[in-house]
Amino acid sequence: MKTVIPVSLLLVLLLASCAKNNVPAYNSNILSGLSVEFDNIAGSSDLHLNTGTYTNAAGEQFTVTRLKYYVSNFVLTSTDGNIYTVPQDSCYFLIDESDTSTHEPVLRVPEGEYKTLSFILGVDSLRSTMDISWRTGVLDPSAAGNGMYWNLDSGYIFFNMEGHSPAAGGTGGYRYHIGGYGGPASPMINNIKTISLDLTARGVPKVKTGLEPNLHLMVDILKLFNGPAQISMAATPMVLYDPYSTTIADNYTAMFRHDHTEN
Ligand SMILES: [Cu+2]
Repeated sequence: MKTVIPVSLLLVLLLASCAKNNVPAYNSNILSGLSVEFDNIAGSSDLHLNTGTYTNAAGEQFTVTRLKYYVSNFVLTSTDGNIYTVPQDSCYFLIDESDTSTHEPVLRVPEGEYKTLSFILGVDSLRSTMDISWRTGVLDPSAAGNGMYWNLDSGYIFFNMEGHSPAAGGTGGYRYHIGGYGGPASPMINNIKTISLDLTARGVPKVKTGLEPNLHLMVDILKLFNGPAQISMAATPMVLYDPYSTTIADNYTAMFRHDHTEN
């Protein structure tokens, strides 16, 4: 008899929570909050800067001292087929593993239920070439974007990961600064990547006034090494604005997956 009470209680709770969150119809006149959480991990481990040690498919051990990347240009598709592009001016975020306040950007989107999410990993070419007065906040290289910008020709560093590995040789430091918007720098490099995620398998977010659902994404940094190409820190410990960066970018587009939704 002991288990009967908790089970029935659970049912009551489930019914109550379902009842207060019915499917909201898509309504472009009413915007509400949707947070997108970027939870950085390394394989099956949580990512811990400086103290965690991880191993890539090449068998190389490494630590991570810095992990920062830009995400921008968010687009959502509702379950009834409406496409909503978040206004670009409010749609650049810099995810910084060392600063938890950056891990869950909040988007303002129409009430509704959403089946797909897409965004750019990096900064689009149009914004990259705009006058500095249009590149404020996290895009300001002299403020929040410090260390994430080369120059006007090469543009922003989209993805910045640094740390140490015995495999890296020298003083053991490795550095992956990946960017390139297809600008005039030579050679021309375009590492702008659009990430598209299906939300139906792991729970669609139900955006409604008074509720702020959270899309919980896992971002697995091991994918940078273990993808179509196997990246070795012994062979390439230092990749900056370089043609080889496209190989890394092709790998790391697979870092993102939708794990669950908190409605
Ligand atoms: Cu969660």
